[in-house]
Amino acid sequence: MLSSVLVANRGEIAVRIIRGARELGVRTVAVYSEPDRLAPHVMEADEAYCIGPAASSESYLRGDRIIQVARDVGAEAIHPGYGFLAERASFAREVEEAGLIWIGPRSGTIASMGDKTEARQRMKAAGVPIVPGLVEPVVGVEAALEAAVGIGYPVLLKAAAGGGGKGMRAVNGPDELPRAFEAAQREALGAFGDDAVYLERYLDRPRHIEIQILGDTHGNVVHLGERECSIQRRHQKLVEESPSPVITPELRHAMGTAAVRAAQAVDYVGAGTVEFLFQDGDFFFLEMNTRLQVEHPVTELVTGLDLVAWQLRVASGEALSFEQEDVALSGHAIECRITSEDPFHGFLPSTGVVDHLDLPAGPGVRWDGGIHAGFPVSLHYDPLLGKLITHGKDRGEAIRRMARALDELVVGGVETSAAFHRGVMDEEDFRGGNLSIRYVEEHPELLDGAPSREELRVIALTATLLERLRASSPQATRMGTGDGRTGLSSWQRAVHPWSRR
Ligand code: MV4
Repeated sequence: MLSSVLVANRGEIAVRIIRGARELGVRTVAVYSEPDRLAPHVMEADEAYCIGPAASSESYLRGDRIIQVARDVGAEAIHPGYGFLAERASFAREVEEAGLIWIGPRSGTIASMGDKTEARQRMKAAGVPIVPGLVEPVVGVEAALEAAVGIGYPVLLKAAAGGGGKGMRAVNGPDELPRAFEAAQREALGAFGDDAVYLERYLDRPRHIEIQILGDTHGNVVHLGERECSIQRRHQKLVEESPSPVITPELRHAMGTAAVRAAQAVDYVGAGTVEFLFQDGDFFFLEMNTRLQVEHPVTELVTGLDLVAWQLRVASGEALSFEQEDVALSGHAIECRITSEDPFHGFLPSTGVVDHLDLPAGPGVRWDGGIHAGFPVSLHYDPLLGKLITHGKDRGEAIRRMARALDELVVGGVETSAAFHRGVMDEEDFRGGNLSIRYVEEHPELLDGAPSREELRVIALTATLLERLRASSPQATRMGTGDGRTGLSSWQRAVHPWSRR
């Protein structure tokens, strides 16, 4: 096993990696920006070093400084987490060239999966189903028009260098294509410094389902089942779960073996994710993510495996100790990403000091967090405060536990997304597993914080009853109705400053 690891990240994922490393007796080295000097990842690491001011470009993105710290303090390996430098092939290469161990796939694997047309070529060659369309960038509007006829409208223009939805344009017919082509090229150039675009058939209401894979340096690759990640907004996932409510054992086998073939085609080492679009019973390769993902805990809960521990073992050269047939999925897990955003005002980022924090616990509940009471939330970093994850014997139990855990969670001082998540847990399509990437746009009522007509009716009735009770028995209105912590009645609790429901 490695003796030490530098964690080139912050927030909940840095804490998660430190936890995994500590359990294996691996010395942990944190790096931090000036305002993060008291952050949980700094407090929980064995050592911590400041790498610059608040701006990510001056701190967590400074690969040169991070490698220098690793050398200076004798850290053997670098774990990039997700975001920041995690999928920069050039940084992975610099780490390798510095004689340090990169916790992730080789830099060449990261580079070839970062190029979306190259990824499609390699997946096609490996027999992994891809969305019908081109596997090379298209050279001009004329060629694009010709290709679109072959693919069939509607088509989707995508950036070849891209990912994340930038430079993407849906086109319904040839008349729309020239304008969309120019726009996609311009956006691709702006976002990736490369204006190459290509065409795919446009799927109008797919699910986003991804397969977790794990490979070692001895050529073994296994898959760890799927995650359903359809509930998202503007390419930010909001709720993830495993297993998917629509994946049968047969489909899981087909998608899983396709993902393993995908990984083997690029000699994959470490933890990775193969993303698919799923529509009308068919699945198509979308992208390969060459990192540990935010939503990895749902896979951990249903497989019983510690993915961070396996990343560290694999990076140490250990072989996987189990085979595909040993992977058993048990129960159901759901994750809600708790962010400092106001879901009822367009997910507007909220800043301030977390002045109060009550975390849920109890059966089947896990909190992967990166904050503490007193933590300053700024606009310098992504708004993820922590992830609430529940596990149950089946999907119903996981949902009930999530609803209960969200009721227990109290974050004071900043707005959070928790009330949105609580609404999702009660929503009929979610409860029925009826999901697609359009779920949020198809449920605008979930973004409406104002009370519904029915809720207003109940509030008015309650107020009337309270007035009558107060008139007849002043004592009755002060008894409280079952909140053991505060002794407040439920209506008092509803208006209490800590209540963010
Ligand atoms: C698609 C698609 C429909 N058809 N490709 C969005 C980001 C990029 N990674 C791929 N994306 C999509 N590709 C075809 N041929 C719809 C999306 C898409 C999407 C995919 C996964 C999760 C959320 C999404 C939200 C909007 C669009």
